[in-house]
Amino acid sequence: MNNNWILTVKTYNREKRASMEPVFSLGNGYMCSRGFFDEEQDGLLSLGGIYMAGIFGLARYTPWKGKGRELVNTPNFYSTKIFADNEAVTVDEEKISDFQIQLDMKTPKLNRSYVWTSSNGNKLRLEFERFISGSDLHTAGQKICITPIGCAPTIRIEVGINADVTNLNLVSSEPLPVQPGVKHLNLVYQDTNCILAEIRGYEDVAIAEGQKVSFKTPHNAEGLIHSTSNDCRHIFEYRGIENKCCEIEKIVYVYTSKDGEKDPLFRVKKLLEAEACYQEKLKEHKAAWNKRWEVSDIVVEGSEEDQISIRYNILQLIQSCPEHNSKLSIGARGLTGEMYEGCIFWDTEIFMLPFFTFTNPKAAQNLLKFRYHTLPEARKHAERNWFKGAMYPWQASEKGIEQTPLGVGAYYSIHIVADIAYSIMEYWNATRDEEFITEAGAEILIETARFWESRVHKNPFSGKYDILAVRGPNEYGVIVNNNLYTNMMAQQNLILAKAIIQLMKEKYSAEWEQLKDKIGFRDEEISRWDDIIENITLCYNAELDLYEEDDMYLSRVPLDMKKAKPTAKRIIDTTIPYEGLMLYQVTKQADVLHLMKNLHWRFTHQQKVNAWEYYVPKTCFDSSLAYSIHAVMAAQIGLHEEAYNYFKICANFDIRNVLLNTVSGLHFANFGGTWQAVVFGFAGLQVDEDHIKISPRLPNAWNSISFHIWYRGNLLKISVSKESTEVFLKKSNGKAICLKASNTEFILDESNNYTKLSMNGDQ
Ligand code: IFM
Repeated sequence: MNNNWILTVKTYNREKRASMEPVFSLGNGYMCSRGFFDEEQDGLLSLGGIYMAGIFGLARYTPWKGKGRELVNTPNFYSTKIFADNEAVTVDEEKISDFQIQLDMKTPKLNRSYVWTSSNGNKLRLEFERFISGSDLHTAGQKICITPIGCAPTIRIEVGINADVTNLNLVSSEPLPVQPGVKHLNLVYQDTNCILAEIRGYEDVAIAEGQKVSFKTPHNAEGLIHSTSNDCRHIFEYRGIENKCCEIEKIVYVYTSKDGEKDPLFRVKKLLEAEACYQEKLKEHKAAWNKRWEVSDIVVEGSEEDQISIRYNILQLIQSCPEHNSKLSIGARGLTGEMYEGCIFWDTEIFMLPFFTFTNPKAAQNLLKFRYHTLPEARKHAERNWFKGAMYPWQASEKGIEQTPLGVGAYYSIHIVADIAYSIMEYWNATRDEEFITEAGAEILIETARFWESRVHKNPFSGKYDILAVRGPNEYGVIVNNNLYTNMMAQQNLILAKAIIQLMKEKYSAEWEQLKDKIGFRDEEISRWDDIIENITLCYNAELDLYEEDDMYLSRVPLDMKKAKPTAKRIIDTTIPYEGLMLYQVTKQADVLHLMKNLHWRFTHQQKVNAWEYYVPKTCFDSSLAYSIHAVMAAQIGLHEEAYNYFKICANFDIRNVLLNTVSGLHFANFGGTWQAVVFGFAGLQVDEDHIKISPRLPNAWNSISFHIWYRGNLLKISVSKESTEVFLKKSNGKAICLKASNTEFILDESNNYTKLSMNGDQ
């Protein structure tokens, strides 16, 4: 196996272990296991950490609307106990050596091994392997191999499914809180092979799980006894043979009452009756992933470390996507931790969606459909707050209900509304998915435009439209007026709504008539939108040729960044309380620069450079969302070294635990941002109304990169090296593609499916 598919850690440190667990997560969009240790005996780390998409329980906090709910730590189906001569095998630093944990991203599977020494000096080599199936949502696998080294102790191994778990309650930065979380699961039934647990209070959900366990050995283990217990557990006891390995292989099945199964336990029991073998399931899983990687992989030549980290970011994105269900989306921490209770933010549309749009458009469509399914809720949210149209929640539950705790700023964080509209345009430009745009996209664009129409306020003195009391991407602004990002994205939302109406009228008139009736649209609405588009406040300082983050930013108190942020810890956790931040010129994560990335055609090169020079020194990077946008923008304005430095941080963000809060879950926006840094930043891919543009700027450390993208039903392979760029049309939808590079246009179609352009540097 090529090493650049494997993420390896060779040191064991109990202190750092909880933070490493999310890094080694495996998942398939339906369920996800953190990289906890199968054989953990007690304490917080024995609670496992397996979360399932759409499986929530009642939480202790009170959100804006509806019941507070959180992801549930579901039964630990990797639960294992191992004893040698009655001594429990525990992962203690003093007792183990040769530790290694490896995430094999190609397959993907998790392998872990070490040598354990008992108190009387006996040594065992332990090897663990697990996977969550990529070919069957409901299946997982586990394999354990135990080899006595120079000794022959009596070995007992117990493998089971443990429903006696609480939530982990790991929801903040280190050091860790240790109060246990809520216990959501009530065990209703168990036998040796199956369990049925219920969750009540938020929604009533039943989870059934079953295990098929086999003991495999290449020789006859002496005196093997296989017994079962009253709980869901198989026990194997035998006399180990020196230097001979015994293996346990286990297949797990998981179904819930939300899978359209009336009786999930019955379903699981039926599956257990069928023949099934670990190796077969692993083979199917691997084959499914091979197919995924064919399109999703980015091959980098020049740096093995970068290759591994890029694959890691892609892997986690794919593993988290509930492609099977358009009523679900991806939470800010995916299914890898309890932070933000599995809620969905702008992270999905603005950071993650482009990856799916270009590598798996069907998955991207599903993610956008989630916003369509929750449009009725967004309408109610707008009405409740005295606005029109659709006000998407800042922190959405799976039902689209605003989950941000009251008083924490959701009322102001409204750029999400325009972000969703913008992402529909990005998706439409890349896919030309007519079904989605006519059945769902157009309605969202119009309803979000209506929201802005009601949210702007005409300033009686200037006659301009202000958007007052908002929180932009820079959350350290706390509450500001006329945040440039919000205002210009809102303006763009109105422009897009107009454009889609025009398109519907011209090309899809029957669908338009229906939609018009459904939402009671009147043409007069457009003239008011025109007025707002024309007259919205956009803060700009002509003298400096500088776009202003909001209408006070330039007049605030300059902040001594060294004093405010002496360590890697966030400013709000160390030096200045949240409410104090609005006094200062401080930017938490890209704001104006993020806007310049989104609406790149609205700014000159010089304005981008000016914004970079002005805002970067004032940016404290206190968010995982900060680095990737800076990487893209640095690449776009020709700051190659800076771009690569920011890339290095975002590509390794969780692996290195940069913000010290990976324990609470992986940062999925950052994964999507890393992909964007490579494809939009270094490869310089840009998709506009009628063409694709490529302007590569590879970092010095790389010789080449190649990747695939889906573009309007065509599959393209793009290979960029320092000397040239090659584009190969691998699958064509029959229509020609217009490609722009080096200020020249090229047409690719079935008869002319390859082009090689010599270029380097910015084009
Ligand atoms: O959406 C982000 C926000 O921009 C910064 N704080 C964390 C949120 C969830 O990732």
